[in-house]
This record gives sequence, structure tokens and C-alpha cells, in this order.
Amino acid sequence: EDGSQLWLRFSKLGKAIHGVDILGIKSADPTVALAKQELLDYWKGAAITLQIDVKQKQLKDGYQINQNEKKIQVVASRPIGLLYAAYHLLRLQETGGQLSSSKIIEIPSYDIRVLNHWDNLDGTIERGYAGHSLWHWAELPKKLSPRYEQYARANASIGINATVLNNVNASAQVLDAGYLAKVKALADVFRKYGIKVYLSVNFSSPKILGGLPDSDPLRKDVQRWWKAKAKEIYTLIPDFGGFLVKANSEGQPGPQDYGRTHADGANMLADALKPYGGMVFWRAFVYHPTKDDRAKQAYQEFVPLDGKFRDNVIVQIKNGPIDFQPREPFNPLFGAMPHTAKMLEFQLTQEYLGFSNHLVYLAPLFREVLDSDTFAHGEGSTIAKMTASSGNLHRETAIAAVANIGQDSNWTGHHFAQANWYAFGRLAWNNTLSSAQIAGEWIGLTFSREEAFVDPVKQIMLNSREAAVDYMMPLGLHHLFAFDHHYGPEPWGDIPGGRPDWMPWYYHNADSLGIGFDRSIYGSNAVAQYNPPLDKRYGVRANCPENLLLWFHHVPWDYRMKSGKTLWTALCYHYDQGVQKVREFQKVWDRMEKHIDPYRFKSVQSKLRMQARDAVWWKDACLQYFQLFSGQPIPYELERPIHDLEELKRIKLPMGHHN
Ligand code: BDP
Repeated sequence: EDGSQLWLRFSKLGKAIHGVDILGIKSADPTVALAKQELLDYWKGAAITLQIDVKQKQLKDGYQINQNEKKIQVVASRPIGLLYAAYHLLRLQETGGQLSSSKIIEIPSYDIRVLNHWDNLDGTIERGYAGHSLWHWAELPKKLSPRYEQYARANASIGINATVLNNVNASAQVLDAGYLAKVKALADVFRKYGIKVYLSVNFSSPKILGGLPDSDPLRKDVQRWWKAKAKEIYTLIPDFGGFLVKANSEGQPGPQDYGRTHADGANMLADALKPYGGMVFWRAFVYHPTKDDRAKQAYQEFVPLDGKFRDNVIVQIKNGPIDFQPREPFNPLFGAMPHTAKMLEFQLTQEYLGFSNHLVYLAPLFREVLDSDTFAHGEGSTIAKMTASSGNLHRETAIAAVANIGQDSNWTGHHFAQANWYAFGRLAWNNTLSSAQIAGEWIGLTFSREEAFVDPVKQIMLNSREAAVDYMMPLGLHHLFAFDHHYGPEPWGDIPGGRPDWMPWYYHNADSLGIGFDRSIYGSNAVAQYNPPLDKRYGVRANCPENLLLWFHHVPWDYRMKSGKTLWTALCYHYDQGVQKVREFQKVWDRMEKHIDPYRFKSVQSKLRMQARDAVWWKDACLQYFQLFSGQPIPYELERPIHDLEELKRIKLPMGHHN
């Protein structure tokens, strides 16, 4: 047992129990054949008919399952719907779910459900903690690792239908003919699983690869270069998905290098892809080292461009306005730009959440974001609704997550990080599912269906995100992590002459009076980017949700929290609680030994030990550092620090990333 089978542990039948008939399709479609094979191999229930009905357009990627006494009929409008239905049936079978007597209709919340790999062409992965890249570029296109197909199957089983193969900090090389042949080989493997391939592109590719003097999007020769490139790609890969672009951000080239806007850049690429039905995902993760609050910059940059993007452009927006912190308020762009298609970007790889060492189940974070009300069209304009209908623009809708997958035998480094990949797929398919339901499914499929295991482990998962917030950055604190690698705490971090917006002090502003970033009208006024009544809810200290208090306000140490505790005391309690929660996870996990295989049991056990040590490290570092400003004791009833601040300041992990 090494975890490599993920949530796909169906036991193979020696011989199919019942037949699987196919109706409505003449030729043997590879996706339909696959759906049939999965059912013949693993389905233990009643006989099944798979049927394509092209008139049922509303089903798109979805399916309908009808059941009577002895027969199950599955209808989809396209082959992929049948494959998804097959996985639905197998999931029910394996989790002990009942097929409801009448019918099931499933239609995905988003058209494009996409993983973003931050994989470099040299095999390393930016912010990857599960080994090297899955893609063996040197061996491609000739040699195909069996994991390519396993990867595609795992994705299809949860409804993921798109993958961006390479890092957003993109090498232009990926577009040269040699690499495109490799990309084609992967696309050919993924196709029957309904997965389209996309690429991150470097905006300077015409200059770097094509030898043009520059890459100005308004130049005719630049436009011609991209058109020819699109043609070359689609000749090889007729169902190529499109481009993902990080432009004018953290040193990446972009249209602003030539005085053009993000819309000019995105539209030029969109025009090149349009004849083939390709999409552009243009990222809004854009900020510069200016005097103004970093949290405001994407909004300032993009809102003036509302309505200026082509209809095959979707602006891809990180869930929060800074950068995948343990907790952020939602990105205000989701409540703005009514004439622009917008999509969410989550991060599965735990860049800011303990890498693949900490057990942090992210579905509660995803739910919190999806359920956030933007008030764009009055109450109830949740991000789930705003992104799934793309503001009723009748455009394609999409949702993305930065992958946490690598070459490790268990794919994600931590056995429980598989749950984040799983949860993203399930929520991209159905953005109303609860964190608990997804956790229950995943535990049943991955480990065991015994109640004595499922219930306690589900509790660990459901509490794990809040535990991490507590021991890392409670009450709206953010960006306290160490420079460059982002693993441990470094609230004292300062590099003389370094970019202020990459320094923790820029965000926590701790001084003798208090702590926090004043984003109210008295401060940066970032609150004004939120629709009423949120501007006042966040902007007035007494109304502000306490879990975001220090995101929006600089608050005196003696401020009274709702609990009656002072801010300083409350902060100490949160850090302490974070540690206590991890200790509790350890206790619960140790009791689970008899329920599962020793390999995964031990692996998770040792990672929990590391997490407990790290939690103490975070707590001791942050509390002792902030204590220099608060001048108050850590409440005597709480655990005492076991590290010296000076000792913690000396911890260094290897460098190698930019911020
Ligand atoms: C930051 C990462 C950096 C990424 C960047 C991005 O630290 O490695 O390149 O986001 O999303 O979180 O472009």
C-alpha cells in the first residue's frame, strides 16, 4: 500500500456480473468504450444501458441515470457524460450510497474544470511538494509513462476536464515545435478521458522564439506570429484548449511593457485562438511595488477594462486579493466587472499551508469563498453564483486550481492532500456540495467505510483548516511567512532595500499601539472596493467579522473582543488553540491504527508529529515577536514557549524561489 491508487480502489470482477449495452452511437467511440469497460470491470449492480441522445443539449457534460427494478439506463448528450455517469455509479457503489429509485440528473456547475500545473520544463515544480513533475519532457513524445493515463482517469473520475501543463511563469520554449510534439502526445493520452490540454504562454514568445523586435500586441507581425502559432498548435491538437497567461506580474512580460493594456494583450491572443474555439485565461494576479495597498491593485487595474475583453477571454482571479493565505476575504473583483467573464483560481498545493507536511483539508476554505456574498446584484450574489453563470453573460464558465500533484507514489506528498485534489474536482462539478459530504466520500473511497474510522477522521479534516489559521495567522493576519520558501514563520522578516510588499511588517504593522493593516477609510480604503453593505461591514471595526479583523483594521492591543478578552489575549488563545487542535488530531489518529494499513497509518502519523512541532514553532515565533510590541505576558494558563525567539530567527531553509 503506497497510496498510489488514490480514491480509485474498486475491486476488479473476474467476470462482468451484468451486461452493459450501448445505444444511439454507431461507431465505437473511445470514451464510450472506456465507460463501458469501467462498468464491466467493476460494477456489481443491475444491468446498464448507456445511451447518447444528442437532443438532450441541456445535459452538456452531464448525465441522467434512470433506474427501475432490474435495469439502469444512463443518458448523456455526449460520450464524456457516460464516462462521468460510470464514475458516479461506481462512487455510489463504493461508498455504500443508494441509487435513488427514480432518477439522478447531474449537470456540472462549470463548463471548464481545470488544473493548473506550475511545472517547469526542467522537471521542477514551482511550489510543488510532491516530487518532480509528472511530465517526463525528455522522454516525450516517444515514451509514455503509465502515470499519464492514471492521471487522466483520476481527473475524469471527479469531472476535471482541462489541464494547463506548465508553470504560469512560462518558458517560451513550450511553444516550439519540439515541445508541441510532446504536448500533442499528452493530449492524445488525455483525450478519451475528456481532458483538454492548455498551455501557459510567455507573452514575449514572438520576440524570444520568433525573433521579432518585440512582442507589442498591436503590431501586425506580432499578431501574425500568434495566429501562425495557433494554427500550428491546432494542426497537431485539434481540441487544444487555449492559453493561460500571467502578464506584467512578478517580473513576467506583458502588454504593459509596450504601454498597452491587459485587454489589448488578452484580445490579441483571443483573436488568434478564436477560429479554433480556443480560450484565454488571463490572470488578474497583478501588482507592483507602489505606494498603494497591494490588496487594491488587481481591482484598480482591471475594473477600468470591464467590457473590453473578447468573448473567449475569462479573467482568472485568485480567491483572495493577496495570495492564497490561510484566510483572506474574497477578492473584490468577483463583485465587480459585470461585463467580464470571471473565474476563480484556488491553490491546492500548500504553498502557505505547511507544504505537504501539514494535514489541511481545503474544502472548508473553498466553501467559504464560494459562499461569500459579493452583493453585486443585491443579497445572494455569492461567488458560486457569480462565477457559475459568469454574470449571465452566456459565455463559457470555468474554475481553476493550482495542482498539488507530482511524481511521488502517492501523487500529492501527504496522503490527505489527495483529498484537496478530490474536493476541487467535486466542487468544480457541483459547487453546492458540503465539505463534510466530500470528506465522507473521500474517506470511504480512500481508506475505509467503517464508521469508527470515518467519523473521527472526518472531524480531523473539517477542523484542520481552522487549526492552521489559528497556529499560523489568526484574526485576519496574513503574509507572516518566511521570505522566498514560505514555509515557516518570519513576522520579523525584513530585507533592507527589499520590496516592502514582500515584507511581513508591511502587512502586520505591529507597533506599541496595536497590530493589523488599516484598510478602512482612515487607512488604504480597500474596503471601498466591496459593494455595500460590505464596505461598512468590513470597514467599521465593530462590525468587522473577527476572523478578518486584522486584515481590515489596525487594532489596539487592549481592544475588547466579543468574547470579552483583549485583542492580545485573544491572539494568544488562537495560537494556543491551533497547537491544541493538532495535538488532538494526533490523539485521534493514533487510535485509528487498527482500521487501516500500517504504511499509510505511519506516514500520516509522522507527518502529524511534524505538523505539531511546526505549530509550536509558529506559535512561539509569532507570540514572542508580537509580545515585543504588546509588552504583555502570554496568559499564564497557556502553554509556555519552548523556543527562544533568537533561536527561531536563525532557522533558514534553502533558498531557490523568488517571493
Ligand atoms: C505566488 C507564488 C509564486 C507564483 C505566483 C503566481 O509565490 O511562486 O508564481 O504566486 O501565482 O503565490 O503567479
